Amino acid sequence: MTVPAFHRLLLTGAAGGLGRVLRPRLKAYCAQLRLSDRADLGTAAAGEELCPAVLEDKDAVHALLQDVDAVVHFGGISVEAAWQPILQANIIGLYHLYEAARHQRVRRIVFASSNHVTGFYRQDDVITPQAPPRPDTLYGVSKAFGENLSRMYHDRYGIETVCIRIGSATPAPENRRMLATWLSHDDLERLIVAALTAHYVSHTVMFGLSDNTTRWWDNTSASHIGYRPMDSAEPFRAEIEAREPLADASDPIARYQGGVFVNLGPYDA
Ligand code: 15L
Repeated sequence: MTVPAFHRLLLTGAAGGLGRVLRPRLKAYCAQLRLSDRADLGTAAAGEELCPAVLEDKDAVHALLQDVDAVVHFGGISVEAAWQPILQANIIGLYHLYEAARHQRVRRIVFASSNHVTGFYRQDDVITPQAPPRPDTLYGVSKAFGENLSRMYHDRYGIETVCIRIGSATPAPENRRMLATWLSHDDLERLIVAALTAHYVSHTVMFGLSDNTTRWWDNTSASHIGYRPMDSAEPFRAEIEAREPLADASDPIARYQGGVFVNLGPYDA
């Protein structure tokens, strides 16, 4: 039997869409998988610890990070929403998470950022993680905040973070945009494990995509993470292009990398 790489990992947002994908997969890499969410987590399987918490609750977040080797942070709001919930979960909640990491001496966090940090780049641009943020939503702004907050905690306190600007992590690509943005679930697991186990991380921002032929994002600067995608949206291209008419290029949804997000909201409060 191989020895797991970690004693205890914390997965936040474990009841969310991608949290549920990662929950059974991350178990193989740790003796104990601590799971947290504000929503129901079901029953604990062997080797799981259920710790429901809201990120706005500072004391609860500090307790969550006790005795964990690393955090995979998928908690918070993962789509465009009104300002108040984004403020509470993605800004204040994330601050609590990093303060807790500092106090509990957690060395590494894998932060689920989003491609919506740069959603207002055009679909004919190819950008690197170093391109200035051009968020398409308040949600994208909150993820840009998270990238900056984690950088500050690296520079001041040495906490390592890999910020992954996740593309579209669905079972299969669903539309033309996803021919560029798709991240398969198996590649998501490869990417998270690479981010958790890479020898050198420092503070890294990278995009989360599979080995797609259509490329908007150049991850060369993050090659030290050692992520090797094995899947590609290409086998789905013919079926998607036959089904979905080519959009008018002047439509913002077809012009910008953020797709429909560039038209979402505003939501009250
Ligand atoms: C995201 O950040 C969202 O969490 C997800 O629901 C998708 O919409 C994805 O981006 C995307 O851009 O496809």
